[in-house]
Amino acid sequence: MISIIIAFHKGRNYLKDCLDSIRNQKYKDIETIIVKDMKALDSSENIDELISEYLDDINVKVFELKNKTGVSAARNLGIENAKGEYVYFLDSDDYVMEDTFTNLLEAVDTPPDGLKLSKNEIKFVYGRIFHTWFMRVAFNIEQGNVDEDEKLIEENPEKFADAVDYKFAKCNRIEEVTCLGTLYNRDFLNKSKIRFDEEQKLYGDVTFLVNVFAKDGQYSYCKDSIYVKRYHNDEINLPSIDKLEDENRDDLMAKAYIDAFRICREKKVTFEIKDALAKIFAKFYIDDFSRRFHDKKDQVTDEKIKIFSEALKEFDKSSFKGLGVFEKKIIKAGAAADKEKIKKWSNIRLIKNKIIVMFSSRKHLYRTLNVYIFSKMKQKDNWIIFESFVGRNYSGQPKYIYQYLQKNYGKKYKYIWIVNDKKLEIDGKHTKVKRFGLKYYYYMTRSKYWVNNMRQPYAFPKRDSQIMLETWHGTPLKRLVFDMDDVHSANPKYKQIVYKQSRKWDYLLSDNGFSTEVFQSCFMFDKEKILELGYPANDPMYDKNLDVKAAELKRKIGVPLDKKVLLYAPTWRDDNMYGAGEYKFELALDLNRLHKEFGDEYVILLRMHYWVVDQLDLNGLEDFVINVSKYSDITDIYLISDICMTDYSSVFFDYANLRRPILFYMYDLEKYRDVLRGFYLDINKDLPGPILTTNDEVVDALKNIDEIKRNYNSKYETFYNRFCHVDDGNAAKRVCEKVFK
Ligand code: C2G
Repeated sequence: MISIIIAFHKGRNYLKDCLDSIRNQKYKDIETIIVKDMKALDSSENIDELISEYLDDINVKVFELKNKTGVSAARNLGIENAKGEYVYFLDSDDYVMEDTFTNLLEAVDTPPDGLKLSKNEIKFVYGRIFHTWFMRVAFNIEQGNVDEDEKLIEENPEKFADAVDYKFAKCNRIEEVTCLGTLYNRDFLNKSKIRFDEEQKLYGDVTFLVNVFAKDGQYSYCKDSIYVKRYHNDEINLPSIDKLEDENRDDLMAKAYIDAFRICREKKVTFEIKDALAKIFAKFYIDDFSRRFHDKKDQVTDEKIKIFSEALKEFDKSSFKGLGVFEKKIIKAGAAADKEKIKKWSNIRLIKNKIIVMFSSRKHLYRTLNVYIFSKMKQKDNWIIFESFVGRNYSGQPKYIYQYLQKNYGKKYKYIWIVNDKKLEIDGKHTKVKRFGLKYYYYMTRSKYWVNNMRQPYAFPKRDSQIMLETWHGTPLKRLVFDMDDVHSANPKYKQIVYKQSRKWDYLLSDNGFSTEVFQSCFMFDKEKILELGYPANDPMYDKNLDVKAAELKRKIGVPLDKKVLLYAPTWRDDNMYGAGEYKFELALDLNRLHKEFGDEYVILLRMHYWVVDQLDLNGLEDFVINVSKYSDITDIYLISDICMTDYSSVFFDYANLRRPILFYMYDLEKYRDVLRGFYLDINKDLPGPILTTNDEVVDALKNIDEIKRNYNSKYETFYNRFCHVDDGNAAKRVCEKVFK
């Protein structure tokens, strides 16, 4: 039998996935020991009910850790109560694949080639550890969730076959030295009296593992037994132990090294382990600790220098072998606890690295010039930066705010547009600046105002006196940031990143009361800073001469005046990508069929989302389909469209201002709703038009569009009152008066 030991203190949703993964195991002879850390337990999370759903299925036994706290003590309590031949530690936020245990046990019975062991000689068997941001349903080994180190194992299997290499030498940080992913013979642990150090709240795995290796343990391994370690995609609300802010972290780390080095010495553990640990420690000391003198001055106390010096003294000289000159100096000064010298050498090393980085790329050079020159220059109080969809377009709220200011304040301000392509047409007198060029840094740093409709670059420094107006780009239907359980897009650090970026927003524009509510939760944002003033980009929809304007636009875009216009504007799919900001899209709309059915009456405007890079093949459909994906301003497209069809894109909230029919072609509804995003609205109740899931239904809807209009009349009215109630054609004026006073 295998005893699976799970220490729990927080994170009910993660635990559910973890228990499900145990229930899915092919190997059934298990007991699941859950140890609740009562002192650390989040009392708002009732997990008893959850656990009760698994009791018999996975043979659950619950224990409470009452007088002590911490994962080390919890795991020890688990070992004490375990009955299995083997124990396996599984963290409550991680999970295993369905054949994880079968594979490990097979490696006990039939060790890999080259290991001649009998079953009872084997003290532990390890498998691989993959890292992911995703929950089980979305985890896909092939799809690049696996980290680079693990990919190297595929190419160098011998690195995996060597336990010291895999469990120690491969690690870059002490946090990666882990007892996880491994089956331990319980008899062996008991006879050798191997337990976790209960004082060690953060790095208990290190000495545990060194002890396991010290006992001349024979081991086996299996490359196909996989333990899936989940990164927490919400480090703000649920940090992993690894990221937990703990004032004792440094002390505990130093203690882990000192204890580990001593065990190595006393128990004559192979020097390779000590060397591997020394390397990880030196890396930490040089790249992190010694840099704090420059980054976070207050954290470097004499006491800390002293405890690390104790740990560094445990090093053998031979462990310094691979280090560079400056690095060796830092370590030497650290061992001697010589504060001034540590400072001096780390400073020299930093300057050297900065110079190398500065000349490594144009971007780094500009950044340096920005920090040392532009940011020292005086701020210009009448300069305004405008950027729409990360420099792609001249559109959205920034465009209409700009136009309002141009018209009403003219020369009072200097208007700077950030663009990707200088050919982008922008009316009025302005300065056009290429995104991330040298002038970009210059203007961004000197301008008092930034007006953006997406997030600003993560690391761009903002002066306290600068004002950023984040206008955003739509009322949200699909869940955003902190309202999402899992993040499936190219950048899984989304939550932390958005959190930091949004702390720099001085104002966040909202189109309606609903958005004002959502923005507070999804961005963890302060209500006081939300301006519920409507969307300037929707102002043109209230233009008195809408028909004249629309005809003008049709001529400009090349849309026949005698046909009805159907706009199809779907959104992107988080999981279907080439890379960050580059998404695939497979058109699920049967254009040929629509052509046959409606070619005489309609033209279709195809508008792909700005993240989508796939080209569409429109051969033979030239007189029926117009690709307006590259057209800058979607507001213009709304004005000329008689019907708008979308899926989960926010476009319909804006379009509804026109009170024209809206169709929802949600052909992949289940996946989108249940796995990728989830919605803020009850889509069966709140939408102002029908949900269509097949091409047949799309055709039917177009044939019966008048009936749909009638049937949805009252829903549309309710929708309009809820989401379009602020817009009236004067949003730009309200925003400008508020922000620019
Ligand atoms: N958009 C567009 N063309 C599309 C889809 C969207 O031009 N085919 C523009 C519209 O201005 C729309 C905005 O991008 O309002 C947001 O598009 P969504 O499809 O909703 O997607 P996303 O960029 O993920 O933003 O709160 C809104 C959310 O952040 C959604």
